[in-house]
Amino acid sequence: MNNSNRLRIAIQKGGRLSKDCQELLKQLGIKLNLREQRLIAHSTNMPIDVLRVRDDDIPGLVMEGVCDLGIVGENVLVEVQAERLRQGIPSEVTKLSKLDFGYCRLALAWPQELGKQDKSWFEGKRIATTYPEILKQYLKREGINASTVMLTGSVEVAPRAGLADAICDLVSTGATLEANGLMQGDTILESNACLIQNKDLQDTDKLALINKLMPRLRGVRQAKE
Ligand code: PRT
Ligand code: ZN
Repeated sequence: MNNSNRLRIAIQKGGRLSKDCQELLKQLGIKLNLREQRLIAHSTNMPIDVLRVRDDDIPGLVMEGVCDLGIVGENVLVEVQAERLRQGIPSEVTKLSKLDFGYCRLALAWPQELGKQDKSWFEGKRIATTYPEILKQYLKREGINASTVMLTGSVEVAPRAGLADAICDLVSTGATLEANGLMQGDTILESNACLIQNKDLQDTDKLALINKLMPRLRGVRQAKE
């Protein structure tokens, strides 16, 4: 549990969500002294500390109550939740808000030269992905017998490298698939960044601070529409 009396928010340290997270905190009026290498940044005008970590660690930190809030892609949240559920460890969080950045979709793709394929093509195939839990749930739902292979990076080169027949990866513009000669198939999950809260948070001062920040967040989101 986060026993500090300062609200602790986990955000991605370096990556696709970092800039937008920092911008959002600024728009919420949270002034931060962000030094490049520091793990924790203290707010200078509110009782808030920002913890900067790898995105994969954010759901767990919030679920365990090490951080009170976190900003993470729904793709990572759903994957971590499914994995923890399977392991029988706490996996619930309170989802406070969807955010207006980090949009992407988790989609299947296969070598373009094979042309259009339907779901039955995946039968008996091997699919490389960074999201094995989400993929397995999809395969089960669709009644497809395919195996998965976990890769944390360079998923798009797996078919060419002979590591897999197909992939299941995040897509935003589609340029990566195209550059690797892959054809996009079904979308398994659509994802945005989201703001999550530890579900057991009871500290009244922290809850009051969150209640003060939420209307500001709604204001920021409406201003963008
Ligand atoms: O170091 P750390 O573990 O924190 O970062 P990371 O490398 O795991 O994640 P990062 O920074 O790449 O992405 C963070 C989050 O951004 C993801 O979990 C998604 O929620 C979101 N996001 C949005 C994306 C993309 N768009 C995206 N396009 N994450 C990854 N990609 C990659 C994708 O994997 C593929 O390699 O971009 C490539 C495809 O992009 P297009 O535009 O060519 O289609
Ligand atoms: Zn990551």
